[in-house]
Amino acid sequence: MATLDTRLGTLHLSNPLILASGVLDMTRSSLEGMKTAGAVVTKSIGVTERQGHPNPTVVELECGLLNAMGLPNPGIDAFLEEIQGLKNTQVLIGSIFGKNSQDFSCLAQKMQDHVSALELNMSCPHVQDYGAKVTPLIEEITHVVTSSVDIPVFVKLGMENIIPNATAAMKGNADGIVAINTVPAMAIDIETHLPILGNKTGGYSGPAIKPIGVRCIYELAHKFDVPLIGVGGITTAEDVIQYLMAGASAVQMGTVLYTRGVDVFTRICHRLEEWMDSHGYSGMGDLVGRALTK
Ligand code: RRO
Repeated sequence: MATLDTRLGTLHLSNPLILASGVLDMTRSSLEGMKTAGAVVTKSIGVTERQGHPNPTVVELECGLLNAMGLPNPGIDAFLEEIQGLKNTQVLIGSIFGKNSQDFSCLAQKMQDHVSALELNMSCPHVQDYGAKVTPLIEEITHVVTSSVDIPVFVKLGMENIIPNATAAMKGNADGIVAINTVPAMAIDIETHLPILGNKTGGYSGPAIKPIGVRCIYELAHKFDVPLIGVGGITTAEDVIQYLMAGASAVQMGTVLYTRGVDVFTRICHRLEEWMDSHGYSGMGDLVGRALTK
């Protein structure tokens, strides 16, 4: 039978399916519930507590979810207390966000002893100051973090400006790129003529953004020789295969947890094995980058 284990540089995952940041990942018990994921990413954590944006913060649209949570989180000290003693067999990746390199550096120092890798969130599409970072800041922050920790550092980018931003992350010695974050979007209630979200604008996730994510990974894979983690719109094993063939060594899933539950990891793993067996693929090495033009 085909094997699903994969590598992200020095990190070894039993399968390529990772819980994306922002979904059922703020408490010890919810993180422990993701037993069959290859890895789990924490909610993005900042230096101090944040309540996030006013309600409504999430709305279901035709082909996915529109959110503007606004980085709600308990702050790094309370979060580390919350996850103390976490019993998880899978790899834990700590997501952090901040205003500047001082914030990221402080968070990386505190997080590094509790996780196997860091994900630097440089791409939240709807939080001023803390969200999407400009290209020079991406290089500076990545450099400050990679030169001060001994664990792999992945940089999470949005679809906008992805090649210059990934180039900046590479100059800062990132160990890999996570792409993409939610896509900037909004919805309007035509009866009240008001934006639906409390924050007015937000980020779109779910099946509609999958082709955007696949294209971003494909373009990144042609340009950079580092592990890539694909995110955006994955619902089925066939979606995962597209991301792998585009050049991702692993993928993250978030929105699908709302529609298919936590069992989705097990079900997609079984289907992946079946599909690989029936198509003559024995492991991830045969699949990753299969669609890339030489
Ligand atoms: O908390 C959020 O509103 C949020 C974050 Br940190 C992010 O990275 N992406 C997103 O769509 N929402």
